Amino acid sequence: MSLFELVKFNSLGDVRGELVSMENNKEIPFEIKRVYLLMKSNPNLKRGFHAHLKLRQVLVCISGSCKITLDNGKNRETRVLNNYLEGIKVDHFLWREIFDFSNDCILMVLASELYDETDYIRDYNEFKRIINGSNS
Ligand code: T46
Repeated sequence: MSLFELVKFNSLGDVRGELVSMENNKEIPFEIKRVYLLMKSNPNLKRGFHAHLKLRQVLVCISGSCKITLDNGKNRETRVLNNYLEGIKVDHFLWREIFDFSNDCILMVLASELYDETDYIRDYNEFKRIINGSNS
């Protein structure tokens, strides 16, 4: 089974232009508590490199493109994000690395929780230990 769970958005609007709507507990499978944007990312540097204990998110590339690798401690998969009508659902306990940002990339993130640094697992070995249910 793929690590990538996709969320589809409808293109609404009319002759004036497009409109894309994302609602709590509809297209977005949780109540949105926070929205943040990753933008002006250095195309030569990677972001992320962590997992979360509780946080669930939907990532939508609303401009340009980037790539994301997801890792559940057993499998790794990479996907290009370049379609604002498609979100990637990233649940807790998934390691993520985001890279290859185009200059115009804007990655919008809809999050289920407020910002909390204690929710981050920033060490890959610790992530693997937690996933394997061992503290050794
Ligand atoms: C994720 C990926 C996709 C805040 O103060 N508030 C916030 O809401 C966020 C997200 C970050 N920050 C601070 C924490 C750091 O001092 O902003 C700084 C950069 O954050 P970070 O290094 O975590 O950024 P990324 O791009 O590596 O990761 C972010 C999210 O933190 C993370 O949850 O999944 O985007």
